[in-house]
Amino acid sequence: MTLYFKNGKYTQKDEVTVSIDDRGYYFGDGVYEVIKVYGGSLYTAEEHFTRFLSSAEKIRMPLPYTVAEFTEIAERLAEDNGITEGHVYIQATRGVAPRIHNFPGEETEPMITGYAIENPRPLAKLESGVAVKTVDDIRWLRCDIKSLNLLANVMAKQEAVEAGCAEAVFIRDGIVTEGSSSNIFGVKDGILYTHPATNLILNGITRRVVLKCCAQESIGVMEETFSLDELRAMDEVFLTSTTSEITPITSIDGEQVGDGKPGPLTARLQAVFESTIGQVQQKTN
Ligand code: PSZ
Repeated sequence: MTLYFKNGKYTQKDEVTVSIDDRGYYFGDGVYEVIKVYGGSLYTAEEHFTRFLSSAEKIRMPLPYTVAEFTEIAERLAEDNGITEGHVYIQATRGVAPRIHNFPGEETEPMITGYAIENPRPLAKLESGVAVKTVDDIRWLRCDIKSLNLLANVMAKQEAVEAGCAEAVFIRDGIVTEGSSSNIFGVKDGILYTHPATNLILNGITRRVVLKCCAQESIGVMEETFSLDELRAMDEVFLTSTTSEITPITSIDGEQVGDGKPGPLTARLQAVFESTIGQVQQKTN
């Protein structure tokens, strides 16, 4: 029996229905988080739910739970569903109200739903790397908000997948911003480069873990913008996300990165990352 969460209640999936008048359905008017579960325990839950509350605040949507309460909800979903390795998904919309663009009255409560699902680590990709395709960053100027409005991301990912690639990399005015569902890093002469945490990217939790690992390992970091040409000239490139962890990028638009194999600094960071999750990557061959 799989338990889902809806507004304070734990029920079965079939009972979690939402109204056609839900503002998430009409407008994508809401925010969400994905939290990884390793060995049955949540990973960086506090960071995720702090960002969740911050995203909600940025769209002026008060939420009825604290970081600690959201963490308890996520823990219960993971535990009661027997998740060992997977993730918890939590979203909040501005609730159910007749379709008008402006906010509904205060009587309208947010619609908070969530579930937990088994989802093994992508070991083959972690080891071998993936190909990416660059696409125009046509998104709005508040990419720092983890919003349910993902149309540009969906279009970009589809374009990448149709080109045989695992991820789309957004380029805005010649600058590499981030992936359609990941942050992008490059390594040049032993220094790590990534777009600064501005309104043009989501400040990924995995991105922050990587930056902490670099500080711990005395690896130089430049949180500065870099161009697509500079990305192509990097020695190593990788992407990060909650479920993709640190995934090497071995080709960009069909052109290989470095020698076309995952690089040594990427591998070193993967190892340090694994120490933070208490897991060891299984070799797939
Ligand atoms: O399962 C998946 O494919 C996931 S779980 C989280 C993501 C993908 N991506 C989050 C994300 C994002 O959507 C954008 C636009 N930029 C960066 C990220 C990485 O954020 P964290 O590290 O917090 O998951």
